[in-house]
Amino acid sequence: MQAIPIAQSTVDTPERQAFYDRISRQNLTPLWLSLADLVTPEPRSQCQPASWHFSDIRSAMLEAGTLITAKEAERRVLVLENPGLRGQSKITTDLYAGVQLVLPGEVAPAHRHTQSALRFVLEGAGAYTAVNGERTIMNEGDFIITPPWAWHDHGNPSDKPIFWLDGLDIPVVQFLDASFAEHLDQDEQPIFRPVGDSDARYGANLLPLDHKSGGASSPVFNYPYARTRDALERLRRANAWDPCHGLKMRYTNPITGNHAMATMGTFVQLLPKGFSTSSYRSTDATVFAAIEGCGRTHIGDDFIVDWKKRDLFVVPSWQKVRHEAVEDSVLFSFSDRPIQEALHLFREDRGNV
Ligand code: 1HN
Repeated sequence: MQAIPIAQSTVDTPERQAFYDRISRQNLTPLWLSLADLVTPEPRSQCQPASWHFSDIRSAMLEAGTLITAKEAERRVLVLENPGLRGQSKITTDLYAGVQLVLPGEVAPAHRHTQSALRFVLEGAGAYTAVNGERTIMNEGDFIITPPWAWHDHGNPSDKPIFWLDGLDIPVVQFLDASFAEHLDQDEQPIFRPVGDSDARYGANLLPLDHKSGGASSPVFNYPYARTRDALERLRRANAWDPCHGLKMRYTNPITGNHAMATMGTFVQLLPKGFSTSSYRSTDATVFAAIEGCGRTHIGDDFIVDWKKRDLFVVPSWQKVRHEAVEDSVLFSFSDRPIQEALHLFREDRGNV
C-alpha cells in the first residue's frame, strides 16, 4: 500500500459551472472544489514565523504610557500580531499575545472573562496581580495564571515600570462563541487571603487534608522564576540534555500532573552556552520569550531570529525549529498543546533523534 494525496483537481465545464451557480442560490456548494484545501496532507497555516525585539516594544510601550493610563485603556497592552494574520489580534491561529505595561502607582481595574490568561514577567519587580481574593507579587521571570472567569486586577506600587507578556486563548474562545466578560464596580477586588496562601496550600508538596479532585487550572497561580531557575540548575548537573530541547520542563498543575492551564501549555528550557538543538517540529505553534542569555533560532527554511534576553518569537505549526545558544540561555514558551493532546491531534517530528 502507498499513500497518495487525496482530492485531485476536477475539470470545470460550462454545465458544471452553471450548476454551481444555480445551487449557490440555495446556499449549497460542491465539496469537490474545496476538499483539497479543507483536508490538507499536512498543516498549511497562515501563521508565519515572526520576532520582536523587546527594546522596540519597550520604547513603544513607554510612549503609549504617555498617551493613555492603564485605567482608561482597561489594559495598556500592545498586541503582538502575527504578520500572516494581521488585524485579527492573533500571534498564532488560535492564540493571542501582547505586552502589558503598568506604570508606578497605576492600577489595571478588576474584571473577569471566560478567556484564560498567562503572564510572563519580562522586566520589573514588586507589582502584584490579584486573582480570586489573593495577591501575588510579580517578579522578573515569574509565570502567573489567571484562570477563566476569575476576577483579576493588577497594580504597581514599585517605583519602576513593569512589563509582562500576556498569553490568552482569545481566538479559541472566539471560535467556540463562548465569550463572557464583566467589570467589577471597584478598581481593586476585595482581598481575603494573605500573599502566598495558594502556594502554601497547593505548591509545597502538601494538600489540605480533605482536598478532592483537581480542576482544569492549577490552584498554584504564581510559579516564581527563582524556584524554576534553581530546578533547571540542579538538573543541569544531572546532564539531562535532550537533543531537540536542551533541558525542557513543562509547568504543571500539582493536583493532577496535567498542564498548569486547560488550553495553554507552558514550558521553560535551559540551553547551555554553545548548545545547538537538533531540528524539531510539532503541530503546536509556539510563542517563545527569552529570559536569560542570547542565541539564534532557525525557523522553517529561511527565517532566522537573533535573540537576547526579553526578545519574543513565534514558531508556526509543523515548521522546523533549531536553537543555538550563544550564552547560557533560558526560554519560556507557550502553545495550544493541551488542546491538541486532549483531541489526540498533537504530533511531533524529532528528526529521528
Ligand atoms: C486581559 O484581561 C488582560 O487582565 C490582558 O491583564 C490582556 C487581552 C484581551 C482581553 C483581556 C489582563 C487582555 C485581557
